[in-house]
Amino acid sequence: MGYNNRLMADFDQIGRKVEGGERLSFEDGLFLMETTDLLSVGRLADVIRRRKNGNRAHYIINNHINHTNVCVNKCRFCAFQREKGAEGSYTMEIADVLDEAGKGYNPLVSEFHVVGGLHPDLPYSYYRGIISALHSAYPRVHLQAFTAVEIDYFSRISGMSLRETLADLKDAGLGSLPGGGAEVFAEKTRKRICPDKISGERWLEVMETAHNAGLRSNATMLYGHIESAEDRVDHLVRLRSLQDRTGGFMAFIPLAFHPLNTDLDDRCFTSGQLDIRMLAVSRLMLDNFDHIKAFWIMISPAVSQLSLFFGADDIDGTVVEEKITNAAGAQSGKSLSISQLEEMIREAGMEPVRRDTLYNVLRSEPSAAA
Ligand code: V47
Repeated sequence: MGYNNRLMADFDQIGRKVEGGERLSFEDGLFLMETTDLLSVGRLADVIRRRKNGNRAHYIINNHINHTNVCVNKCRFCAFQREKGAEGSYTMEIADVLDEAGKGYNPLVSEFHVVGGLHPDLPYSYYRGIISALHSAYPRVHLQAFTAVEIDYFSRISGMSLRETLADLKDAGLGSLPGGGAEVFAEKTRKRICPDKISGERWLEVMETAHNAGLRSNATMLYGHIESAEDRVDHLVRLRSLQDRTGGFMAFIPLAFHPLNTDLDDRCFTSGQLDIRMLAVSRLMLDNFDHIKAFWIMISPAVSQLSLFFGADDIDGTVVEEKITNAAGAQSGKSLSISQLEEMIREAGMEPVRRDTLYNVLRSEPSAAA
């Protein structure tokens, strides 16, 4: 069989699986990561997006808060981290966190997204204090806070088990966990990009414990640095297996690596082709995830809008001020207005749905094309 015929045969087989709701294999994922026929990958991803989300595309009105950039981990891809006392390091007092939350606040804000570094000396009570202070000041705002990496750290510094730590934070007002810190699970690559960070296995264990404690979460993968196509597919397959057991993941967000001011600054920014493909392949492999999110801060509003045709059904939110990717050279700006987000979605022929963190619909407006 010639090369092109073989490609068509592979696509036919994957297409039949997608139409029939059959699970794609690791090899299928690898084929989709590597084929030059990106349009066919997108067409298949679009079938699943429509099946799961119809004509709806989601966004949220949220505010990111990064309470400290001081971190004991020295991840090579991170431009945000500083050592304690180093120039540019900062740590907010709990009162500063409240001020920061107040900055972009209006009654439509439904989520605070809170992540930060692993500070060498702050006690667990500081992190719990952030949650309880935000929860008392803004009882109606959902707190999506602390990655699995932070939760693991809190458990170590507090002497509590993972289960106790999560229950205690939930008591204080924690609503769900964001998906950060996953990076790439494959051991060899992970050791090279973030040698100090918890293992992929541990990240998955923290999430499993959170899901079993009734806390839902997101999941991410950092791509576009030194990882291989096999690493990417392996990451997706591991997330899919955990989701089979818990069903606790809401959305998957592929995060495009930004190289400026990092230890991997000989790498390029990701291409539009790769950004779109990552979203489409994720949509196809993660058959048990309801949502695939294109985080516009990382891949630009323009590519996020295009990704709605390639499997994504969510473009995140208003954000207000995000520091992690901005430190590493993101050019997308720090905030989008509600009307900009809605227009991006409407222009793609879809219905903008304003959601809360748990994907309850807060407002929707069927488009003329619906
Ligand atoms: O874990 C760090 C990534 C993550 C860089 O759950 C970088 O809804 C690109 O997880 N270039 C934090 N990425 C952000 C995050 C997130 C963002 C938006 C929504 C959600 C969600 C989660 O940012 C880190 C790391 O993977 N990151 N440095 C960089 N130079």
